[in-house]
Amino acid sequence: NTYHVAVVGASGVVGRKIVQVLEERDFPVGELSLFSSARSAGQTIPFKGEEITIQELTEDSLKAPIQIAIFSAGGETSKQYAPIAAANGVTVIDNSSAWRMDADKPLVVPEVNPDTLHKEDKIIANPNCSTIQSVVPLKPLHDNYGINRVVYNTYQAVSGAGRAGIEDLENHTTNNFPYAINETVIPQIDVFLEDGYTKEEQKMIDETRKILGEPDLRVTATAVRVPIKTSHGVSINIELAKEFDLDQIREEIGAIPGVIIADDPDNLRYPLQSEAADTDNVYVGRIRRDPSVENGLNLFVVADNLRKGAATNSVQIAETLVERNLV
Ligand code: 11C
Repeated sequence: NTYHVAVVGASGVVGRKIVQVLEERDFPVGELSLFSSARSAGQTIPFKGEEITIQELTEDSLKAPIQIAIFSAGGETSKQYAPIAAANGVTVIDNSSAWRMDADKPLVVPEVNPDTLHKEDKIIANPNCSTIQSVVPLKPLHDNYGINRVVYNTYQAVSGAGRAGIEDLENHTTNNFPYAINETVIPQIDVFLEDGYTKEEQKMIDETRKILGEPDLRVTATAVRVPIKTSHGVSINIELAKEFDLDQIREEIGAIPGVIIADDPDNLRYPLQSEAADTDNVYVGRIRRDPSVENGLNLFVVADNLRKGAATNSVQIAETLVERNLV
């Protein structure tokens, strides 16, 4: 079986990556349609040796014979066009935050909660990049020990802010960030909310709870932008509900598909953003006890924010739908 796939927002940093990942992972694409706003329509993107022309997205674009539409065009486009696609029977996998916290829409990381996908779901949300890589190692901890509390501190690449973020780093400008990102880390990602948290931090808190199915989980986060182009790092401090053996934990996290344990301090082996860039892996290291609390554990987790954090995770959702005959 092959599928007619559409990418909406194809000209963006993540949109282009989705096309690349569909090809690299050999997703069974029978036909590929690319859409964007009028501004980028007419550009071409290579796919399997062909140049595919981006078409302008209209209310008439997303319908049969298209079966799957992967969106990465921002929340407003998703809010407008995803319901139209869904009503036309197209399964939408959406990278924006538009639908993530809707109770009736699954928010999926395939290694963590694939069973929340059902055939009738027509809009499926892809989580925020820093959330995706964080919940992957949390899953076996949650299942095997129970989690009492999580503290996230992030080190996030400028590409999370799209092309404008990359340009600010490369050109030493401040068009996207409020300060020169080439000179400082910036402890602000997205806008501030009333309680002093940023929206990025609140997303990590809310999405972690939803994906792990623990609406009352105690989670806090500080999200920081750092002057590198690709890959987010997340330092995770966890309080488990039960005692644990560190080697056992290392084994359980290492058994997750796509996880690489990079944890050999004697040989200076730990997760590096430079190593994770351009891969689909989640690197986990600096695995050690936090003796300041009961059953405390520290991890450092790194992944390519455009791939596992966005494009790859959404293609993996599509792969799961196909494998489980849900599309
Ligand atoms: C960043 N995490 O690094 C953001 C980008 O909700 O999908 C992704 C925002 C989102 O700036």
